[in-house]
Amino acid sequence: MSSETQPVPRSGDQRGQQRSDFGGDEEHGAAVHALPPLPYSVNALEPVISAKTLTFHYEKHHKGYVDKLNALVGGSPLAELTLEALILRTAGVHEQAEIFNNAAQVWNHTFFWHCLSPQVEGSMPSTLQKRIKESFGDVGAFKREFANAAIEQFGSGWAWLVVDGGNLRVMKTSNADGPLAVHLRPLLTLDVWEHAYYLDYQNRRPDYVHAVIDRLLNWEFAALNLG
Ligand code: MN3
Repeated sequence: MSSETQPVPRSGDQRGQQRSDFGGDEEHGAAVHALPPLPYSVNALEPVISAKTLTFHYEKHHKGYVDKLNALVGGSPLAELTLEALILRTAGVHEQAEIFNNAAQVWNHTFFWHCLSPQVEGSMPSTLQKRIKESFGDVGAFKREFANAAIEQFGSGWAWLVVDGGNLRVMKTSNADGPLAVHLRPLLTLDVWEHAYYLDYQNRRPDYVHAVIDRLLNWEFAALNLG
């Protein structure tokens, strides 16, 4: 995949954004990783995801992972690595679990924001629709499997649509884990940590999952990630 067609924000781009958008942050003057801007306003996903939820999720949780990661790697040789390289370097390394967890959560959230769109209207690019039909039978079957993965993930984690060899498949991961560390290409994800939905849905995770799948998933972004 060329960098021109890579839709997932790269760490290098994030550094660039930091200079232009967050350059005045004196407290984190030596920061390696920046908090990328949301691709829409905080109220753009209402009523499925409220502005209050998105504000907390982005400004507290996502930013918290960025700040913690910078505190952990700042001034160390690991500060030279891109976010993706850092995830691959620390995955499964017990002594670096805290770095992995924060790095992966930074990446997961940046990816997740792009997986949502306020202007979906149900249209799915034919390239993606073809691949989904080949792997799942039809779009409805994919949506049911994706919803089940998101609902059944025990505790905090993520549901994913990934490319695995020649096929698409659904997977679920715990905590910060994701497909990058096992060398699978993610197309879509859904955050099912309680912080993603509790203010709006309390314990009704299935209501959140179905609402996001029906109304917010960004099929254009998923199709771009096919490469
Ligand atoms: Mn989250």
